Amino acid sequence: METEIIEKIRENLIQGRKSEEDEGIDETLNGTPGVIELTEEALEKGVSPKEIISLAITPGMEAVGEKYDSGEYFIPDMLASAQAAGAAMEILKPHLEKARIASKGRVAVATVKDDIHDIGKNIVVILLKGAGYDVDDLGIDVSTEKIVEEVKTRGIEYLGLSALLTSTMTRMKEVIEALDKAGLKGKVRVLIGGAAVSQEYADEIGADAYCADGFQAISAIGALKQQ
Ligand code: B12
Repeated sequence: METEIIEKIRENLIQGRKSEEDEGIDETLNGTPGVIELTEEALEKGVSPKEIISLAITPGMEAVGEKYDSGEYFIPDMLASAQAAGAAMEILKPHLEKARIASKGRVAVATVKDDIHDIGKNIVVILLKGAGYDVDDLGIDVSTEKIVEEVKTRGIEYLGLSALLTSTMTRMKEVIEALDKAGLKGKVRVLIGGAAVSQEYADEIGADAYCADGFQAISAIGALKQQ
């Protein structure tokens, strides 16, 4: 049963069906529950938000990327799926942001300059808030100068950078160099993530951690605290 609803969320996300009023590429789905209704139903049935994210949203968006790659999908199709993913995250948000007593630390998260992908970043923000951190979401397309300024003025201890494009991942290196120049090296630890980057790239640019998903962000900060 649980697997069935997870599969339905994933399928409807791939089809770009946010709610039951939306038409899918597969017309047989018309009039059936969309991502919003299915996510609510899954939570009611006791499926965890973690399962919804890891087994439906993330693999669903990966499949959308593959369809775009192969020429089956175009940008409006990607956008429809992205909106469905955003709607699911809005429903999961209150379940992930549990009440916090004391902050575990100050974190800022940004998608780098010229990159507007924000689904992954938003997941990271929500999960870190839920894990007890004070998180400033700096948004998308954020310039290196603005990131450095925010780190300085807000007393940020952990900075998360997201890049989904090979053309924008180089901004991460630029940010690390600018932090260094501003005398913030060692004061702020940098975590990177996004489809364009890897552990290898993190090592190359001197980032403190690479995270393949939002859950790894929590463990990575935990590990950095021990160092
Ligand atoms: C949805 C999407 C879009 C949407 C974005 C909507 C939005 N609000 O975000 C739209 C349609 C706008 C879009 C536009 C473009 N896109 Co696009 N997009 C995607 C797609 C299909 C999914 C991305 C996504 O949301 N994934 C789901 C989330 C949950 O995963 P995630 O982002 O990887 O995040 C997780 C982890 O990576 C990690 N993580 C991510 N960031 C961070 C940060 C930190 C600090 C940490 C700790 C962890 C972490 O945790 C996250 C949660 O688990 C990808 C395909 C793919 N496989 O990635 C292409 C993709 C990224 N896009 C691509 C391209 C080419 C473009 C465009 C250039 C297309 C065009 N010609 O205009 C534009 C660029 C716009 C711009 N300037 O940024 C290419 C990039 C190719 C490349 N190598 O550079 C991809 C890979 C598609 C493809 N296969 O060709 N895109």
